[in-house]
Amino acid sequence: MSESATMNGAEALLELFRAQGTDYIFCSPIAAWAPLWEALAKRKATSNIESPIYFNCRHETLAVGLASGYYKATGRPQVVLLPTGLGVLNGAMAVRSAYHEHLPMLIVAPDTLTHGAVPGLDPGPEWPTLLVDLAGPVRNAETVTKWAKEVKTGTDLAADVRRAWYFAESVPRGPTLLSVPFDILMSQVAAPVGDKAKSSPLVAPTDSLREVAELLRQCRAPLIVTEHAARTPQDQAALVAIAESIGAPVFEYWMPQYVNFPRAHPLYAFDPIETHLKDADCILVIGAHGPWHPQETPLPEGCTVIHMEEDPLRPRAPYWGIHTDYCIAGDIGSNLAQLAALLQAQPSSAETATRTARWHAHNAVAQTAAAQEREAAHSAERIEATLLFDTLHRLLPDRAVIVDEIIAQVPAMIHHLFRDRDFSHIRGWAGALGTGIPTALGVKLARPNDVVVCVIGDGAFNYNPVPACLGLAQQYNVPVLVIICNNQGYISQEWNLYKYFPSGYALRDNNPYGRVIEPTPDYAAMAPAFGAFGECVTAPAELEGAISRAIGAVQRGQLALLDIRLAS
Ligand SMILES: Cc1ncc(C[n+]2csc(CCOP(=O)(O)OP(=O)(O)O)c2C)c(N)n1
Ligand SMILES: [Mg+2]
Repeated sequence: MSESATMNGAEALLELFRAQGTDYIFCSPIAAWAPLWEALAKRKATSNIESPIYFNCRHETLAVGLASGYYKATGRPQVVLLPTGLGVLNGAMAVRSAYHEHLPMLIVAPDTLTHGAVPGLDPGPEWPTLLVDLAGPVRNAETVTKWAKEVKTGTDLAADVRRAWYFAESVPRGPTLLSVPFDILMSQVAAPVGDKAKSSPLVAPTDSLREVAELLRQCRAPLIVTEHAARTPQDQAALVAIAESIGAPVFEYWMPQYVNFPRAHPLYAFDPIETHLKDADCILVIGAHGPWHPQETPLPEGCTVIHMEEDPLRPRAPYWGIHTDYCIAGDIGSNLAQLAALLQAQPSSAETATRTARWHAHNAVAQTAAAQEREAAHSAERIEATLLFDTLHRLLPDRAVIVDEIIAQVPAMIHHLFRDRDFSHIRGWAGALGTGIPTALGVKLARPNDVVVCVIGDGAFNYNPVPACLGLAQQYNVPVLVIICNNQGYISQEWNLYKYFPSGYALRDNNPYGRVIEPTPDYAAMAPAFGAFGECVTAPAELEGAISRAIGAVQRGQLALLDIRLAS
């Protein structure tokens, strides 16, 4: 393409998306995208190219969640199109979670400069009347994105897309947003020339890591705690190498985002880290938003805390209550690999061997207790979460991916589901309920040949855009297995009643207000409306058969929805 060639802004945008390397465009539609849709159709008709692939999403949370899930599974940022300020507001909760979790994506939202005053650039009567608000997409996005900007002229379009992409992908990662006026989408602009800006990850200097490695080698009672250290198998292997080199147990705090450390490894610690803080002399916090609670828990005098994170001390959060001695900033995977190599370069000491043996023995006790729990769950009258996860452990095929949006059942999932199986784990939410199924669908796009399971609370299910998700699965053939952990209510919402009002009226009269979802809907009955498989399971004896049938359905290309009635 010559430098003087022109095309309209929408065609240029499509070309820029392709050149940046996105695989998908996840769009929540608005009529102002007509020039982009025309550009997609023209591309198909004239060159038969369909990359990037366009997905029409029936909800903003779905579009954003697809990009989040796809990134978590692949490390590849995607394009999300949200309908102007109102679409940004509707998707903001999911964008907030992506921001919180350092997930890059490029969000583009159309806008108008002329509100219909210029013939040929008129996006429609809904713009001056219903759609636009004073803030506009950029200001609406500012609190939940890393960088948000309006493209002001057609000349800026290519540079702004490349900048937004670079900012999203560079550490600390996160979503960025561009608002693009309809006026530019419809106007002729220069055809974009040149490729994506090449970037290399920001990493800590080797000298800093050498200092930390030396410290870890010298300490007597190290602990490692993480939530999201290991998105990839390489990251996990580096963490294993670090833990084994220094004989440190690895704790995953509360709601881990990945299988950061093999959960059957003898250094994997099941018990709460809080009980061990008093004995520690060095704590390596790797990718953990909250490594223990409360964060002010006194540490022994002289205990050193090292925080490895893309952006240590959490500039995106209002709080970091831990006195921190070392901040190791930059790409976590690269820093982990460097630290592992430094530690492995030296022979380990006799003290390390003794400490390792002590932790192995300590953790073996918890593994034995977990095995006894599984045994007991097999003879219970109701379906315990333990039985559900033990059954999934047995029945799911190799390489299954578990995307979770659960609360009360997290410990049971961690203890009983993964163990010695090669399952992946991707957390499907980050505090804000509603993104679990969209995330699972994004993961399935990345792992089409693997079984992807979304385990989701009954309360969480109600926050997800369920018709939009089931519709997308049906329309684009994205079969995931959705398992509702149905304890018939928002059980976690009762915890503070037990803590602060154990003999109060709410518990005495079984009148807890915030826990209630009544009557429990027949969730499985929603499935057939979308050509999906659905079943409700109430008794332990039915569990294995239902899970097998559901796995069969997803393997044949049908979304499956199991409503598992759990003992609460
Ligand atoms: C968008 C959003 N709204 C409300 C909440 C508050 N909240 C946290 S957990 C929860 C209940 C979840 O219920 P369920 O998924 O059934 O899990 P359970 O408590 O039963 O384990 C609610 C309402 C939230 N985290 N996010
Ligand atoms: Mg529940």
